[in-house]
Amino acid sequence: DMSPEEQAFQARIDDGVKIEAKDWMPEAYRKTLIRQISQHAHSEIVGQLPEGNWVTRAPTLKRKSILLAKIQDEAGHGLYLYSAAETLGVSRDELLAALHSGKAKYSSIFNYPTLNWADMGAIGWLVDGSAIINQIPLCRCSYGPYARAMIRVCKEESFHARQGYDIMLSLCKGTPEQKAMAQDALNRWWWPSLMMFGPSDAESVNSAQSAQWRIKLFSNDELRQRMVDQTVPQAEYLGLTIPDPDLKWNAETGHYEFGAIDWTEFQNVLKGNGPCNRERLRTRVKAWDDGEWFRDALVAYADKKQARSAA
Ligand code: FAQ
Repeated sequence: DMSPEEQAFQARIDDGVKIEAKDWMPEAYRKTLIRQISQHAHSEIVGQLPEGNWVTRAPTLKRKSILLAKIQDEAGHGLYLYSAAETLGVSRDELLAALHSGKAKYSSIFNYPTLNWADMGAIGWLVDGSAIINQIPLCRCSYGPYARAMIRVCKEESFHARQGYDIMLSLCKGTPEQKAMAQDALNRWWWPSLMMFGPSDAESVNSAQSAQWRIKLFSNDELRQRMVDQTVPQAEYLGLTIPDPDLKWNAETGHYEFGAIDWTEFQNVLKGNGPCNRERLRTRVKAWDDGEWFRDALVAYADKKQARSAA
């Protein structure tokens, strides 16, 4: 049963009114948003690592500057998202401590290795492509600071997806070896990209409540289907084969049918046992520890400045 306050809150959400930081909200709404926004922020920050692996080996100066710009955008997205989470009354230090201790999740996709340059293409095309499909609806979610942060993030993500497709296009127009690299990257990133959307609707524990609160406007399976429908024709244009023998067009539904996802693999990655989980976390913890002297210096400087202006 909902209290009168909760009923009024739900009525505002049903009317499409945005909830702002200082408005009353149920504790569970606050907790859900802190969970989702902080995990989203962590994903952006950890998501820099697979691409960072290729900055020094980009094939041309132009590709290198584009990749650097993309990775910087991801840092920016992480910062907006941490700020959005902070409006809910949690500190950035607490959020980072949860990441570094392994308590907080980040997207499963960033626990896979980047083995060759074509992976930069596949990540932009498939991973950023999936991120956009998931995030466009979030621009209309009920929590104002999150919804507003998503607008700029989505604009930047669409540049990221285009740059990824452009890498794939160049490789597919190149030598047979280059085309084979593109196919190999698609083979390795396809299924993990479908897993980004989360468990099936039947297994998704948070979905019903998040839908009621308009944090989620579409279900995990609906968005996953949208990704498949959008991406298959793009793969055809590249002359690449989606690594799914069960994939087929259904003219009646107007959607592609696709094969079963290996949910054991997904659960395994969530438990910390994916190919790169330990390496990713170790890298972030080391970066945090190495930056301690710098954070301390910033605080000491701010204290000194404040003491001077008070004097
Ligand atoms: N990985 O009940 P649900 C990017 C967890 S894009 C890890 O369905 P929910 C851009 C879930 O947290 C990637 N964990 O949960 C970029 C929950 O566990 P919890 C980030 C996952 O929240 C591109 C449990 O499973 N985007 O970074 C995953 O209703 C390229 C049960 O699941 C976002 O975070 C997963 N894939 O729906 C950067 C978007 N899926 O928390 C660099 C915002 C599920 O109860 C390079 N988030 N889990 O312990 C969302 O839309 C939602 O949180 C979902 C999950 C759809 C991800």
